[in-house]
Amino acid sequence: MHLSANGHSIDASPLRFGELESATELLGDGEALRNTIDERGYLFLPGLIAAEVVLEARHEILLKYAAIGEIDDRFPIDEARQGTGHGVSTANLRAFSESVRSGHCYRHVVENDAVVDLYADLLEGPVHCYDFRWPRFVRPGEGCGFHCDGPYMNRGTDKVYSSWIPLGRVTREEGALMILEDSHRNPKLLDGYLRSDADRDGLVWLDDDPEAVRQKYGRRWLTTDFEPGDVLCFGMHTLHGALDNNSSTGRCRLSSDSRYQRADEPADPRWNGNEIEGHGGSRVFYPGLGRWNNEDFQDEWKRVDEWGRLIMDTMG
Ligand SMILES: O=C(O)CCC(=O)C(=O)O
Repeated sequence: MHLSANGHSIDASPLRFGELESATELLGDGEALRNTIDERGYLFLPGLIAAEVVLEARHEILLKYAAIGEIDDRFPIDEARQGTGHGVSTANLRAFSESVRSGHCYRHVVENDAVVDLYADLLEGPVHCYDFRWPRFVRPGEGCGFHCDGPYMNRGTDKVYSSWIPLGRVTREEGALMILEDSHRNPKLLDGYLRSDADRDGLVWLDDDPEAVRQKYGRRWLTTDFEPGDVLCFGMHTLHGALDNNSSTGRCRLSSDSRYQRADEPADPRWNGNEIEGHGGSRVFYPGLGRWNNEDFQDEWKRVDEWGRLIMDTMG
């Protein structure tokens, strides 16, 4: 099994790499959940959502990707085998991306009672799920750079949590998320990077090298082989990124990230309200396509023309 992040091999020796610890036994005990996320920087909740709810969302989303050629439908759609992508350049990606985010089955995952109840316990009050959601389709060879969510999400309040939810099985080899142990209380991050605002300060990924990041900011990289229904919750200060999708069978990774805060606190206007700004301009959330370079968010956010068609002038 070859594990890598942003093309760098992962050293999986026990002092550097380990398993996420389950917090399932704490569900329903708000105080214990709050203490544990303060202590660990994350809560891993295997099977929090019914697997069939997640698998319905998977099917709903993969059908849409198949319609634009990103999935090879000579195989069962749910296997998510990478297609040629022949429809991507002519599709209206603005409409496509919104149709993925607003799908009925996908909403059932992100706004699932079990997830909302968890955040109500953590936040001690009624919860607002950010209006924008980030369903991610990650092709073989793709991954995600290292960062904390705070600078991207905290214009309203910094009391926000992220949920990373695999939409199907996501093994380490196929691009599981990794959390950097103890990074959430690292003064180097708290006093510097975490005071910044991604858009105002033009942030790029903190780094792409997992061992350099580990030595600088934390202890072990923690991950697992995720199953449908699992939820990984983490705070705005927790450094994370993804393993590369090194699928040997050409499977694409499908996952979701969503954010939750108290309903009575101000919400970040980039991601909430009727006119979602996102990162501004005529850009849509469409990660990947092998053009990894997050200058000006170009890796995840791509410029489109007036018809929503991709403008392929990003740096490569
Ligand atoms: O799924 C990924 O590759 C990245 C997700 C992420 O960065 C997040 O959930 O904040």
